[in-house]
Amino acid sequence: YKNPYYAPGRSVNVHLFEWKWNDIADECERFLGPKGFGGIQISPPNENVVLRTYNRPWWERYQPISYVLVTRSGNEQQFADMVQRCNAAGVRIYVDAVINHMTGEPPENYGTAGNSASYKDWSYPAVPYSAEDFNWPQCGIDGMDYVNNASRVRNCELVGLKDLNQGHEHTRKRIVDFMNKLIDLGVAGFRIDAAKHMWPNDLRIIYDRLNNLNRAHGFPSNARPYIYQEVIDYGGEAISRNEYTPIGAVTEFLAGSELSNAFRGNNQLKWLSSWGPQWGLLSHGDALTFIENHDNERGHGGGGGILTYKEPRQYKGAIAFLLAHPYGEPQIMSSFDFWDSETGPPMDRDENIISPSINSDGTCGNGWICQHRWRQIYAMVGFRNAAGTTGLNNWWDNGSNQIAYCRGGNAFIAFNNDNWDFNQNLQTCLPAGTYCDVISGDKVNNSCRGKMVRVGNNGFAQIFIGANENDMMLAIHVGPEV
Ligand code: ARE
Ligand code: CA
Repeated sequence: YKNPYYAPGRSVNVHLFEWKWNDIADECERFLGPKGFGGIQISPPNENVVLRTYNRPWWERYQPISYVLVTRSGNEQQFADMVQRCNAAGVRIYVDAVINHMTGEPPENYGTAGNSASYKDWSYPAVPYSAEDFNWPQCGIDGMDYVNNASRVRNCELVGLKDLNQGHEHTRKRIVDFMNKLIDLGVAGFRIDAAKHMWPNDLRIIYDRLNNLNRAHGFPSNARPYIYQEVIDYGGEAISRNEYTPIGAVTEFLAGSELSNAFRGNNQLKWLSSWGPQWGLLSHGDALTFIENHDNERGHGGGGGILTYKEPRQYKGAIAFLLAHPYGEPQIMSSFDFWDSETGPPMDRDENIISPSINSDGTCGNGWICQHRWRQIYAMVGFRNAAGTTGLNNWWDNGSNQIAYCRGGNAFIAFNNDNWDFNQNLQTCLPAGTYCDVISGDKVNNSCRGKMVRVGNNGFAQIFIGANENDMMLAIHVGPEV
């Protein structure tokens, strides 16, 4: 369950938060495929409660009404078409699976596919679930439970959401059928929402009953779905992420908090020479790494102190480090703009999600941030693909916040987070030649719009990153600058 089954030569998962299926299919063909992206995490595809009273917040999608594949992102046919087209473009789809619970206290009790539910009766007829499918007696999780009561965290309600009992065979069957339907449609795996709130043994049974990935979509035989479980673990709680690594990969929240801290200037970059498990992070093969996710980007999920698109210079630095470093399976966020932490995606008067528009410079409009279309970010996907499975070598630092390293003989990156210029003659590990820095400018018609770096016969090059430049990094690699 720990292999994302990316197509060869690809890497990096992008969370296209609240995107519509048709737009994702287009994006696979026109951008993500050509730029070498590995996969996409999509928003939950199954019917969710409609929360008109709250003006359609993004979080209504974390309140299932049924497993019918109809949401504001699209219907089942559009979903199937997206998976087909993205797989054909070499880009995998990972589903955000909300299987811990159903809805919370309603102002409303109907869903995006038109089905209704009765919260007070524990009744979700379109699944169907009834009272016996839920944990009983009803209880709520409070702050202290996280510290000292693992069974309450798993058997009580997370923020009042009706808590399913995955130990109950009927419940398990409904969940397995839902996930298998998605696998058969060609998805490559799942983010398991709120995994901390389910028993690892129950999850293991569910995972073991999942189908192999669909060979008609290009997966090898006997390929198991990639599973990354959302377990927020900064230490000091009754439940540890280590309870989940035996059954699948786990979200490594420490990666984002530590890199945010370092790139904010609160920890010197030189210490990153030992980045990875030595920092207390999960082992390489267990970790889904990221700077921010959709929760802590907006102060949900115990967020705070995480770099986001709102602080672009440090944010791009942190992402470049995450993508340039061999540790972990990285994911990036692609957001819509927001001021209020509850606001949902851009929508029209009929509450339909408005598609991102694509500007002439390749960036997005209509309220979409599209970090994956920022040159400094997609260029680092190309860098990671060029680096491949090489390790990290030739680390250099100046004793504070100027660092540089190679990835085998394929790629070289340098960062300057000091407030003076970076100006050094360094080993780049690259074959002699002239390279175009992928951070400062695209290569257009064979001419480099960014900085040029001349690597001599001994592999050395003069590396310059001014303290006042737009970006704090410089990156060069062999192979095409996609
Ligand atoms: C909404 C309202 C609530 C209301 C509820 C039910 O905001 O006020 O009570 O509906 O009516 C998202 C939103 C929630 C939203 C929910 C349902 O963030 O605000 O509730 O959708 O619509 C814990 C969990 C972790 C979880 C975070 C948010 O452990 O799994 O809380 N993250 C996932 C998703 C979220 C989603 C859900 C789960 C629910 O990523 O987007 O919620 O599907 C410490 C602990 C953490 C804990 C954290 C916050 O750090 O270590 O485990 O995270 O505190 O409590
Ligand atoms: Ca639970």
